[in-house]
Amino acid sequence: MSSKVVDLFKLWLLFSSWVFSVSATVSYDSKAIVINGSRRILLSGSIHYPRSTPEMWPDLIAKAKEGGLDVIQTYVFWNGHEPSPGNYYFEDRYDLVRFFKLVQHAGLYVHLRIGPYICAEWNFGGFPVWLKYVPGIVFRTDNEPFKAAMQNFTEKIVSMMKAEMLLETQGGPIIMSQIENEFGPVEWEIGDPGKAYTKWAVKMAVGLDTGVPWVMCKQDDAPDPVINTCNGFYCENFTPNAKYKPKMWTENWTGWYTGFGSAVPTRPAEDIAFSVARFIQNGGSFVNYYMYHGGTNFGRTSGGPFVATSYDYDAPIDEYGQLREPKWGHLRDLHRAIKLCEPALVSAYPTVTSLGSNQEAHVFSSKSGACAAFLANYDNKYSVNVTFGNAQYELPRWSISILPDCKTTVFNTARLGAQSSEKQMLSVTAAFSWQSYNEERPSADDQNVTVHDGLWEQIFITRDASDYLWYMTNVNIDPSEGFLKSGQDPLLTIWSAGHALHVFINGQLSGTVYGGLENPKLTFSNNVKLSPGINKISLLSVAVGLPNVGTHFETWNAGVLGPVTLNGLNEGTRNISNQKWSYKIGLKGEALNLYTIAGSSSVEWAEGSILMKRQPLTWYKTTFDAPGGDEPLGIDMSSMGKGQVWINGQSIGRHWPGYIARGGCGACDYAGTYTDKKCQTNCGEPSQRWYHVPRSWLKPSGNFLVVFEEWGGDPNGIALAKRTTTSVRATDIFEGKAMMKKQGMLIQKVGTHFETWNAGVLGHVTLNGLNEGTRDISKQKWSYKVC
Ligand SMILES: *[C@@H]1O[C@H](CO)[C@@H](O)[C@H](O)[C@H]1NC(C)=O
Ligand SMILES: *[C@@H]1O[C@H](CO)[C@@H](O)[C@H](O)[C@H]1NC(C)=O
Ligand SMILES: *[C@@H]1O[C@H](CO)[C@@H](O)[C@H](O)[C@H]1NC(C)=O
Ligand SMILES: *[C@@H]1O[C@H](CO)[C@@H](O)[C@H](O)[C@H]1NC(C)=O
Ligand SMILES: *[C@@H]1O[C@H](CO)[C@@H](O)[C@H](O)[C@H]1NC(C)=O
Ligand SMILES: CC(=O)N[C@H]1CO[C@H](CO)[C@@H](O)[C@@H]1O
Repeated sequence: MSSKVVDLFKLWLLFSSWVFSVSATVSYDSKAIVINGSRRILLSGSIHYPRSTPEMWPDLIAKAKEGGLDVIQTYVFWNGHEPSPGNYYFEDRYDLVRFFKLVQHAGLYVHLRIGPYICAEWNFGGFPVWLKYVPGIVFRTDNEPFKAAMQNFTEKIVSMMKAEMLLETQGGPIIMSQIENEFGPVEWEIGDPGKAYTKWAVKMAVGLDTGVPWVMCKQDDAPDPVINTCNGFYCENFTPNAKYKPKMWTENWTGWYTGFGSAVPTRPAEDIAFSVARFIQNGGSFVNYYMYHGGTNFGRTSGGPFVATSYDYDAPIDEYGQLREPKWGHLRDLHRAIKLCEPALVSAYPTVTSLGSNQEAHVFSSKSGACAAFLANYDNKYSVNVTFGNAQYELPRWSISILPDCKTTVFNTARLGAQSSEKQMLSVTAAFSWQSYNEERPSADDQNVTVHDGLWEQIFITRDASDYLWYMTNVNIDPSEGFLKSGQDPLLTIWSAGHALHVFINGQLSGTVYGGLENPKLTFSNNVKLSPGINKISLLSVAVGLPNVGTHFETWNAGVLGPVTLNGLNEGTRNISNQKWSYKIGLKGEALNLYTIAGSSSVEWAEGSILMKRQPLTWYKTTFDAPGGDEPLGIDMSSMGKGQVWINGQSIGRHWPGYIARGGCGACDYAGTYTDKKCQTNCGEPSQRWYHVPRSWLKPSGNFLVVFEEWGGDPNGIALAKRTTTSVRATDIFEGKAMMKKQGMLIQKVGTHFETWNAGVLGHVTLNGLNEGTRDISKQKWSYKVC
């Protein structure tokens, strides 16, 4: 941002904080979170600030608001904020204060999940890698060095929020915080030290005196006053650990993340809507969509290992910031229906009655006369007609109808009233003109290597400064070796803790192996060509994101831990694990900053007829002009194998289209219990073909694009594409009755004459069949107070 823009932004923040500076208290009771004395049904969505650009934030937040959310939830990303001990970073994508002020300006609340363990398919679960090397540290247990560091960071964030007046009690948007994250299962596994740690974490957090409630998710024994909350695909049967705590769902998975090598999961809108309605009808009062916008794991931020660069999550707002229909619109309509029921929901407990063998009515009837009903059909095969009150209602299979006045169905979770749209990536540029540079293949005797006895763990050496670590050694082959005459090449076997490995013998690639999401370990076992005398073995071991989940995941290893053996020599098997190995962190091209214009000028690049193609370890560079328009952009990497892509010096992430999605991609029925293996797509195709290029990273012309390719690919297949909406069709327009309250008058219209919310972001409502023909009532005053 130019300084003038910065000044304007500051001025605007000053103005907006003056406008919104009205403080309120936040508490809770058995029904709900209570803000300024009122119980609230709160609809929340996760948007992680570093997974999009600051330029995208205002639009994402506006779309969340239009989608009917009250709250934006985010984790805090410790490793992004404290890259080395005591050195803090809160700029650009990590400017969480700016993000929160934008949320506040939009009139939404914030749920601040500090963690600082966050899981989130994020590198190392959000922990800085240096933390692992603090003497005596053990993560997430009753361990003094860990607790000191966790307290330091938690205090840092809370004091920052206070200084910026961001807590609701100060007039800010933050109504709730979270300490730890899904610790319950770990505590169960590690026992007493885990229990002591939980007590300590709660005392520490509550002691920070934020004035707003703290939650712990997946933590059944969360001590008072912390609220224990549920995470999962469904949470209707969850109950908090005390009668005076509200029933809250902090992670409702709107889809699932994609791993390299995995099929792409999707979750039908009908089933998410069903799960939310089911939670609310069972007395739930806070629902958060994980994710509402998933976004992108830029750079080397993805965890796993093997989590893909796209973190789209099949969320209501797609990775590129566009509405995913019909999911976004269907959930918006659900939120409207739930809000119509809010007066009844916050003031009564549900009465449950059976409507049939697999059908129920949940009725919220308050003393003041408010009444809301949820009619549920749990049968995943058959639609049924049920009688409720004096009327008949048709309930599609696996669905819930919402009746905010206990009479009129305004929404059914299985009837999509929203528009459906299809997105396509359309190529926009002429072919790029590429230049190539061959990355070096170092060997054990090179300068600038570190020598150790035996095989060392990868992250211990690299401290995650790079994905890459070279393991190099020499093997002496005596001219009397029998295989030299028989031609029976010896077998080289390498056991590695992961995640991927390229094996070079005397500078030639001899093979590539890699693990996967389920098991990062790998074994290389190939017959290799060796010559009499010294043979140079150089292993390029590649990390693909550090683990983010699992008991003591910080102790999981990466890299070539051995054994490494050669079989078929005169002596039988030679074990070379314990001999001297040389180590080199990272690539030469990384050290030279080849992904910047300045760095790239330090080497000679080939082009034209001598351009390297389909060669391992190759750098490519080109420049291009930004395409016109304002559609989001993606880059098609399907002609490439594996590596990393930079635009104007910023990494858009790891590419790995060479990893083809395995798994079952059958038919997708919305009905029936959802799991992340249901409704998968992309089987037999790259798990990720397109990579998001943020518009704000481009200048009008002369954009510098660099690709590092490990496997070998044809750069001439790389293409920039615009993400466009190619078709819009209405799906299965809701044929029930629709009810809205217009200045005290109930409008009812049956069947196809009534159209709810046409294409576009804002509602579009018409009444057809009047004397005057069609009346457009979208723009007039709407009031949603019923009963
Ligand atoms: C809190 O409630 C009081 C009384 O109803 C009202 O005057 C005040 O504006 C409310 N404050 C906020 C921040 O909503
Ligand atoms: C806590 O923060 C202070 C101030 O930045 C620093 O001096 C100290 O080393 C930190 N302690 C730990 C355990 O991180
Ligand atoms: C419900 O009743 C309506 C009207 O009688 C009828 O058209 C419809 O087929 C019935 N649906 C089911 C699932 O029985
Ligand atoms: C070794 O490292 C030094 C300092 O980083 C550098 O100047 C030199 O070029 C390197 N030598 C080789 C052979 O890479
Ligand atoms: C090779 O040596 C390593 C290190 O001493 C040892 O752990 C391993 O068991 C040996 N493997 C074989 C196959 O001899
Ligand atoms: C137990 C479990 O699967 N937890 C996951 C819930 O979803 C979030 C977001 O995808 C993950 O971070 C957790 O690991």
